[in-house]
Amino acid sequence: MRTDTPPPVRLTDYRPYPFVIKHVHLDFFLEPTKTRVRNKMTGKRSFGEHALMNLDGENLKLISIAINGLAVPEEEYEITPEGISIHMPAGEFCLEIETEISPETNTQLSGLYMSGGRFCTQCEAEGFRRITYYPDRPDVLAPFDVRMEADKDAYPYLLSNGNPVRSGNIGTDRHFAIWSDPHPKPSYLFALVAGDFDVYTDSFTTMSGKETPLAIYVDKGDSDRSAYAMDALKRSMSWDEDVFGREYDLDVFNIVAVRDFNFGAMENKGLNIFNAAYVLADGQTATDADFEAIESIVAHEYFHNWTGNRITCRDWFQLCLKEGLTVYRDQEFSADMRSRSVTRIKDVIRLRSRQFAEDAGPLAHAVRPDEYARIDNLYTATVYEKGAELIRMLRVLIGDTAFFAGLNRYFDSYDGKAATIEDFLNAMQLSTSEDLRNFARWYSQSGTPTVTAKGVHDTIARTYTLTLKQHTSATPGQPDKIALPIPLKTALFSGKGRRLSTKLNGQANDEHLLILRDFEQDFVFTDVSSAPIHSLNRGFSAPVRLVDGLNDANRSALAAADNDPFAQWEGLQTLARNILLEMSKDEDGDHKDSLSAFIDAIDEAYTATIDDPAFAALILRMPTVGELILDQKDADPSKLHATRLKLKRAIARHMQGSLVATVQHSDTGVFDPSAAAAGRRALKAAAIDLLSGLQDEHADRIYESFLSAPTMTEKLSALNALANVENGGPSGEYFDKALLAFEEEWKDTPIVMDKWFSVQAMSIRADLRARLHRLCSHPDFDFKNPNRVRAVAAAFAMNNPVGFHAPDGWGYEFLTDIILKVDGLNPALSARLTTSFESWRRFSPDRQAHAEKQLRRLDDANLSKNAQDIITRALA
Ligand code: 0A1
Ligand code: ZN
Repeated sequence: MRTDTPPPVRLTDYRPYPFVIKHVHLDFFLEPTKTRVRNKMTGKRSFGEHALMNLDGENLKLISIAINGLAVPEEEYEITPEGISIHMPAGEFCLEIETEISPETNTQLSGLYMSGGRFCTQCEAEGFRRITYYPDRPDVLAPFDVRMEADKDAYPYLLSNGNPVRSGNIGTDRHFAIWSDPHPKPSYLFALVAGDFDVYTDSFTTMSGKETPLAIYVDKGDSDRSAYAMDALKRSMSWDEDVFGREYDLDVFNIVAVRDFNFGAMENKGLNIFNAAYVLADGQTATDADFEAIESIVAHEYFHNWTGNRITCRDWFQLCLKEGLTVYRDQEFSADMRSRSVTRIKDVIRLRSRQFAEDAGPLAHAVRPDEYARIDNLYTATVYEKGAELIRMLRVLIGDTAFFAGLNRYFDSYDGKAATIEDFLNAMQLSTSEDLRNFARWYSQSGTPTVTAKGVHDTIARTYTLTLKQHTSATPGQPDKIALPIPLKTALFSGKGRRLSTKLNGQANDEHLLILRDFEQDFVFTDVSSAPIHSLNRGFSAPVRLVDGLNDANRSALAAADNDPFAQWEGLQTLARNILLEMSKDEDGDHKDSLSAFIDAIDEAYTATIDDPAFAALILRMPTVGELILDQKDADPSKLHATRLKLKRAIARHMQGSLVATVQHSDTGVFDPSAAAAGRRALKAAAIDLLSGLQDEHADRIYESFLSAPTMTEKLSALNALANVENGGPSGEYFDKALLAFEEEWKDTPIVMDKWFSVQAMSIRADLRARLHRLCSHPDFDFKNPNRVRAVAAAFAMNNPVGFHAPDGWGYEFLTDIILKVDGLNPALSARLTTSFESWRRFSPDRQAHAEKQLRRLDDANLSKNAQDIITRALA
């Protein structure tokens, strides 16, 4: 076990930086193993007497250091493992530091590194210190000029932030380019790219009439597959003007796609760098889910230009200030581009599967925590997804007018500054009469509240009293919880499913906003003539777990009648969860009555919503094993999986006719990436998935669907269905044949091959274990490429509960072996993989013992600080 755990970083320890950097000029001499970086900073002390200036630096070789043109003698500075401390003269200074770095050997993908023979950077959160000595913290803002020179043939494109200034040749072999970014920015937004690309170009005319060239830089031969990302970019630019009044502010906007990247993408000012998987798409190579992700990530990074770049974070505790708000903005964008209700349901599914799970385990933390050990590990579902829910809740609480007035005030007051959550909430507070002091608790309290509802109807008084209680279980470091203001959109329905107009506090309406502010509160509806059914948390107005106090008959009635698509879907999901839990508790029972009532409800909802195929597809989706585990202690994933399969089989049996008809349909003609066409394909995928529950009965049909699939979505849904059949005879053979054909077709296209690796890692076939080992020794498996590692390890650990939680523990051991191999290369990646153990205490005792054994193995291995942080918390 590690004993040298460094102390955590604490919010209360924040101190402003005592120097101002007025301007930065960076000069890069790019060579893969020896890149020289000359960094010229001008500035002055802003307060205090202390003459020491601390600059961050990591893995740098110092070549020279000078102040105001004179070399600094060695006794005037000290190099530490974290950086350099320099005695500074009084007054203005010009500090020049030259360092050397080796991008080629940088496998961490943080700082300046090489990907596919090109130079690229990733500086958030603390990568800039791996490029040069600098106050690498988000509250030090400066305008940057960048000059870079490199071999002309190998690196014909030289890009950085801001606007291009000049470029030219140096002799015959080398060339240079100069970029200038007028907007003061923190170092985490710095970016540089040098290499050879194909370029897909377009332009956008902003609301004030400025024509802005746009370009997407991709691998040679990939430019045709950039059209969708470009279209998404233009739509994002226009939407941000229309909805938030935000205009783009530089002369150019560039996106670069790289193959080796730890996250989805990065919002560097004017030069977004993307994981290629979130740029490249056409109907042949990308699924509809890929198109959807590209649209939302392109938008997300673009929206950061205001929420993140123009207004940045004072310190990393404020990460949700930019991330929560920007996720909210990208979710709203997707809702406007696609179906609002389907988008909302998908966002909630994601929140529950990732954030609720995080909140319920040892890694739970507040949206704005008080301390952290490693900043890279704070890029979590809680900061991003729950952070977005807080913004959405705020809008519900204060209303649209106050919300947009508050946002405009925030943009006006903090433009060009590094802000805090308090600054944001103050701007909102000045625009609303609602007291937001208690709302701030949502930012500091971790854990998912559970709201319990109980309704009592009084026939004589014609009232319906809804008693709501809230409870949040203890989370690490927070044993006691306070009450939060929880906004719950609520409607009452008659027993026959008619929405009732009722009065609450004298106000008549058919939907009310209840704000549960205390641990327990009564809400009395008047004018309620007969016992109603309540529909609570409509649209998922608050990120809570709900114990709704209804019976299944009530829920079926709501599912059939509710006009809120989210509530309708949620009603059916709750029914499904209940029946699944009931079936898994009593494996031998036939559960005939509840099964047939449930299947009728699904069939009815399916038939009623068939004109909205994307929604109908969600109706057919049963809660995953991961979701079911959240409701359990001592969970047995194999049993839950078997139960889920039984339920799917019963649905498939009952609806076989219509499912087969759906599977047989394919759109003809040119590929259409629209939400409507994607919805039709989603429904087909849901149908094929259900039919695969009937084991080999539909194997021929599914294989045929694979062979004739006109799109990657359809190809992959057939392949996934074949992967779902445990011990299939024909299905097994078809799966292998399909995989061979797939590999043959796509072996030279890495992001498509990632799908080939994933579909196998998620398969539940009997040969899974041997298959995983084969995948890891495949010639194209590469421990240095995060996409490829995730395609096997994360797909397995996150999406294959049956394999990962195998009763004898081999799944945990397999993941641990990978973590041990990856950690020395890429700590951010190994730490992320380690989070797959976050729910280990929820499982049956034998599984807990196996998981603990592997966590202890990791703990003993002296891994990176990033991985160690996760291991320590998981074991605590
Ligand atoms: N800020 C980016 C994502 C990102 C976060 C962290 C990174 O390194 C630790 C890299 C990228 C976003 O929200 O899109
Ligand atoms: Zn972001």
